[in-house]
Parts: sequence; structure tokens; C-alpha cells
Amino acid sequence: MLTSTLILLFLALSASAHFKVEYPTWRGDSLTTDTASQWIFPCANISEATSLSNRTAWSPEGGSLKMEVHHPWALTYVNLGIGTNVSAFNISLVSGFNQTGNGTFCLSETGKENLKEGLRKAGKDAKSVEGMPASLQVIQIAATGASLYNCADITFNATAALLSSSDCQNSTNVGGVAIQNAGTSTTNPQSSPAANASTPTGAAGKMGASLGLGIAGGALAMLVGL
Ligand SMILES: [Cu+2]
Repeated sequence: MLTSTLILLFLALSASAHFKVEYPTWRGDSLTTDTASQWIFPCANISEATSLSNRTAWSPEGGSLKMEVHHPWALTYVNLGIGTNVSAFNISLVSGFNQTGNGTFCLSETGKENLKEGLRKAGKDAKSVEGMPASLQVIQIAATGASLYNCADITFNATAALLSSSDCQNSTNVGGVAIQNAGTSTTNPQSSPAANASTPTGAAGKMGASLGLGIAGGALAMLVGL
């Protein structure tokens, strides 16, 4: 009886495993907070007020992002919005990519070029945002098509360190694959994703050479850090 209860509990927990943002520290624990749900846009129904004490100092040139992922695959997006209580996460740090495998997924220097460009469009740059609050929004879309959301609040700080390479490593068999246009892999296997899309940058763009192959180990983090 106890055993079957435990098994049911385990099944319930694993079904709702979703994902966790470990670094920068997430806004709140959307897995255990009663009122939270990762299905709820934009930040899993966790309000920013709870996070004033866990704002992470993060490089205005793109800091590290470390996640614990639990789905076999998930289309993944990382966005940033400047300010507090952000509702417009309008800087896409990485081009959407297919995050594959379960375990730890880490980007060392998240979306460096896209952040630079996003700040420029907002009339800002890495220097002028020093000390400013911002929030990261991570979205994963898994097999059912519903979106999962988590946010992490940061303060731009030029002296904020990146996670060390030993701390920012993908688990074995965890990686990312660029999203490609339907049919391109069979009709024109040589073409790069850059030729088919409007110059992807960030994670997916840097993965062009490995299109169709999962990138294991820390390779993705290294590529994105370029
Ligand atoms: Cu899930």
C-alpha cells in the first residue's frame, strides 16, 4: 500500500518534472511552489517580488545559463527583458534550438552577440546597462506542444564571472540541435542553416556545422561562447 502510494507520488513528480533554472538563480521554485505552474506565461506565475534577494549579478556581455532538463527533447528559447517586472522579453539571446537529452544543460556565455545587438537596438550598450535590473525567460516546448516557462532575475554587472568550465558542462547525451527548415536535410544535405534562415546567431547559428547531430559534453557551451 505504502509502496504503491510512493510509486504514484513518484510518477506524479516525474510527470511534472519539467525543467529547472539553476544559474542564474531562478525567480522561485516553480516545481514546488503551490501557486506556480510552468505552463503559465511569462514566468510560471512566480512574481518578481519574491526574488529581490536572489537577483544574480550577470555579465552585460552574456552570462552563463545552467539548467536541469527532464524531457527527451524540447524546443528551447532564451529571452531577456530589461527592467523590473518585465513583461516584454524582447531580446532573444539564442535562436530557438532543440535541446536534447536529460540532465544538465549549460551555456557558458549566453547569446553574447544577440545581447549586444539587442542592447544596441534599445539605444543601450554593455556599459550603459551596468547596474540595471533585467530578467531572463527560458521557454521549453516539449512533445505535447505546450510551452513551459521559467524566469531568473539578474543585475547587469561587468565584473560578474562566468561559470567555470567545470561547473558549466552538459551531461552526457545532453546537447542542442539547430532547428532547420522542413525538407532541407534530405533535399540539400550540404546547405547550412544560415542559407535557409535569416542568419541565425547564438546557439543554433553556431551549431550549423553539426546540424542534425546532438552535441554532447561541453561542446555546445564552448561553441556559444565564441
Ligand atoms: Cu515536464
